[in-house]
Amino acid sequence: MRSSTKRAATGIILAGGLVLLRPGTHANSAARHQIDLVGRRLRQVAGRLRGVSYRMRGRREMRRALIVVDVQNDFCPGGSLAVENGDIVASRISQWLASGDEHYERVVATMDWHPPPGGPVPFAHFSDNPDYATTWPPHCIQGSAGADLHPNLSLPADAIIVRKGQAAAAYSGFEGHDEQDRSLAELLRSAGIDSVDVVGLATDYCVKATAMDAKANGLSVRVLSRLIAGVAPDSTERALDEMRAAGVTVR
Ligand code: VGL
Repeated sequence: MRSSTKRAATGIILAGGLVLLRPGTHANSAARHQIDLVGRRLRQVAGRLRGVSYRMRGRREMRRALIVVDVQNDFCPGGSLAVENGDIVASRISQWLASGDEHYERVVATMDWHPPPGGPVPFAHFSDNPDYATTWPPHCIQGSAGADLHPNLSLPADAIIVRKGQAAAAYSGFEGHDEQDRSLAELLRSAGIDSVDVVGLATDYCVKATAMDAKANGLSVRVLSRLIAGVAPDSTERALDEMRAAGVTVR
């Protein structure tokens, strides 16, 4: 039906063109009016066709979520474990969401949420002499300003917050839970999500771990390269290779 409508539309366009172009034809105002009507009708048909194709695609298309990983003050310039350009990534994520270029059924923001050092829970993730690969300076202490989402990050009002790392280091968002204690896997599953875009900080640690776990959970996974930043160049390159090898699309 769509192709016959298209053929009809093409025919009308050609006929309209001939009327306009026929040598010696003086298009009087009545004819011009007719052409305007045909133009308007054509635009309506085109709009309806776009709607039909959008709905048909909608049925086939993936249900996608955006996972924004750890875009927190401590991982941005000025924070205790600053990732270069973390603040710029935060702004870009906000712009990407505002652009509406991709439709997300859910937006999830993960947050590192660690106990204070020296507290009752021994926390091997922190060190006074961190090696910046397995141990780190204290960061994202529960309730501290460093743990807040970066002010450049604007999320939709219905974004879901997933916190992780309360008892031990948790690089992957899939180790976290939302306010209702649902795991990330659970809440994505219950929303019928089959595909995720992963963005945020840091490429070589929490973004990688989250993307790999998303893949392991059977989701189709893209990492959006303009919307991530890493701790160090070497480990970032390695992380991107590992993700690609696991079937993650780095776009
Ligand atoms: C992260 C290092 C330590 C991250 C978290 O969010 O990538 N990196 N803790």
